[in-house]
Amino acid sequence: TQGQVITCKAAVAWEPNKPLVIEDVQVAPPQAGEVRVKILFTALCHTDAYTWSGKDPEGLFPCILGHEAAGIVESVGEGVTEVQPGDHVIPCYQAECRECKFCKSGKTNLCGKVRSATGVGVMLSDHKSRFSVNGKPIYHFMGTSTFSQYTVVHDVSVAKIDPKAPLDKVCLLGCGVPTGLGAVWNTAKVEPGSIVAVFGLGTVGLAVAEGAKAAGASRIIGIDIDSKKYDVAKNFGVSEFVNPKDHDKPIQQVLVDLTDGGVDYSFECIGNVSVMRAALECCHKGWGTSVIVGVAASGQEISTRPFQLVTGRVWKGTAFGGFKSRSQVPWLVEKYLKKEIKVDEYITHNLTLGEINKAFDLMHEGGCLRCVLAT
Ligand code: NAD
Ligand code: AHE
Ligand code: ZN
Repeated sequence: TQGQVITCKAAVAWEPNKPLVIEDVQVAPPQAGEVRVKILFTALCHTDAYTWSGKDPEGLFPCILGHEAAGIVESVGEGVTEVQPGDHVIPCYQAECRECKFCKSGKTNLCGKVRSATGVGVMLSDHKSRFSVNGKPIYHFMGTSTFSQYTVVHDVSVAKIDPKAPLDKVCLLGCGVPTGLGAVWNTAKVEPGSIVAVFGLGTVGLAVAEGAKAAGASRIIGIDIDSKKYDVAKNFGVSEFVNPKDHDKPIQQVLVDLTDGGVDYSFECIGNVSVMRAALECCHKGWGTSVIVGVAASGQEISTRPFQLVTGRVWKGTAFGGFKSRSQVPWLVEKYLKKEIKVDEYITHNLTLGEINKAFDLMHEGGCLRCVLAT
């Protein structure tokens, strides 16, 4: 198949909010600096649903969504040296080129090399898509487009991993689990003994709890409007549960009262701007730090009294938990193989690519953390 167009199945989002359609898609060969990957397993993340909903200002249609996956390199374009056909890989929506201003800064995991192209659904070299259906181009998504049996990614957007790792599990290391762990370890740098609040107990929030427990937090308070989440959350380290619906007071006040003045660290893992405000305002005066992880819709803005920051609270955000993708995803895979981090526990459902619309329904119903699709 090297150098040839591949025709395979992919789930195409033709329009916002319209069911995805499994189509025969033509996938062009990888050009210079590109890698064609046979995707074997892909999970769904809330961000896929967000873009599908039409609320993502960068959302383009028709497109192939999906960014949490694992597969095997099928072929590589000219000049690609770090991976070869047969390598087991995880596509990385957050690239790492090691050469741009961002990568060289040592201050961020964001990479500038391909972001201008991935934000507009095309490949960098010619600003074109590698996907088409009957000659009509289909946009890429987040530089990954994993809801397809084959995809093409930039070489800076793919992490080579240990072939011993089960791909049906480690696909989760493409987004949600690293994001939560890294928000705690890299962005907030939670110290032992800290009091932590986690807003939203989906996969990302539970990974925050897991990371906080590993960091030695003394209390991990989980906040969710779905009380069913508490049972499962205990297994990830959540030590106390608060349902905002059980209280008349604003949730930030409830937390300040519970913690003698506020928490040391809070994490917003929902994408709701009023919860982001509450997450900042439940932080302790003088040092409390709040990390925004959730992605909010186009047009939404955060607000608080500047006095909150003047009096020492810190507001931060994180993308992919601050992890350098190509360097650190393989390390996370090893940690999983050594049973130092959980992955299997986040997988509540397994379906096939053909059942992807059902998988989106499950995601909106609750009771589902991650659904892994076999492609
Ligand atoms: P999810 O839908 O599985 O989890 C969200 C949880 O929040 C659910 O348990 C829900 O019951 C709860 N919730 C909803 N409204 C609430 C409210 N008002 N108060 C308390 N709880 C509430 O989502 P997920 O896949 O875990 O993703 C969480 C967020 O993180 C999404 O916004 C996603 O787009 C974002 N995300 C960001 C990054 C990043 O790099 N920054 C990476 C992955 C995901
Ligand atoms: N297009 C969206 C951006 C959404 C966003 O912030 N994405 C996160 C990853 S979410 C993964 O589930 C991210 O990494 N952002 C950094 C980046 O460069 O996109 C919007 O709202 O505009
Ligand atoms: Zn995601």
